[in-house]
Amino acid sequence: MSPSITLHHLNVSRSDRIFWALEEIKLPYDVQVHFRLPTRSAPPSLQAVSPLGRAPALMLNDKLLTESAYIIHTLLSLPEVKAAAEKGEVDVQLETTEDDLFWGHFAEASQLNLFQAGAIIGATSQGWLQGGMVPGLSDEEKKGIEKYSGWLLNAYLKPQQQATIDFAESFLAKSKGGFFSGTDKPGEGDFMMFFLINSLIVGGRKDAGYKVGPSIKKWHETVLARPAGMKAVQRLKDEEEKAKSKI
Ligand SMILES: N[C@@H](CCC(=O)N[C@@H](CS)C(=O)NCC(=O)O)C(=O)O
Repeated sequence: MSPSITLHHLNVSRSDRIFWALEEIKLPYDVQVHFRLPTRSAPPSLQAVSPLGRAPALMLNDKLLTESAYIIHTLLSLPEVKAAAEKGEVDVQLETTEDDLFWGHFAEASQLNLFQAGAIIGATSQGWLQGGMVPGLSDEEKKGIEKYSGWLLNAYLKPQQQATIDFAESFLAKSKGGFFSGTDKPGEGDFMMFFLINSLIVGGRKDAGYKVGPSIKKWHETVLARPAGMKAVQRLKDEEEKAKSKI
């Protein structure tokens, strides 16, 4: 019998990694959508589910899983998934390779650490400048905020963020299988790298001035051309539309 799976998804978030992994392993799942507040923070409904109020969170039978890497590792380790792979029904790198382990850590630590910092500075500096977060700032103070946040985003963070993209590009350019797993199938490292790469190529960072090399672009095309990649994009969109129509 299939395990019971409910994915708690926050719009524009790392939960897109889990949609892709779930579609690859072909187990049925339900989705609960949580929409970001105007401040971009997660809503209280997600706080009620996950200890830090962050997405993704996933209920696997009666156990709550958080942290995308842990969720993905747990899903790929399910006996039902192993059995399906043995029958040739699942085409994913189930055993964690050294490269998977490396890129899984890299994605959340060295890479998203920098992009998360940028997102926070971008959103909060706008909140201060528009007066919603801290009312009553003088023009002089606003100019200072603009100058400092602009420097942080463009002079300090951007070159470091770009270096993480270039580093991933140089790995993929040499990788025989074309995946971050180091094999010819996507593994944990690929699922983990999906969120940022997808946001750079088709998401919110598309026009933000980052340079994405040909090997990453090819990887992204390959992922989205996989039946599971296509289904994941469609399911995410359908679930968000269905949830919006109920608000
Ligand atoms: N390391 C965690 C990060 C989770 C995380 O920060 N999620 C973001 C969305 S991408 C979130 O829920 N943000 C909502 C908030 O900060 O209020 C993971 O990999 O799952």
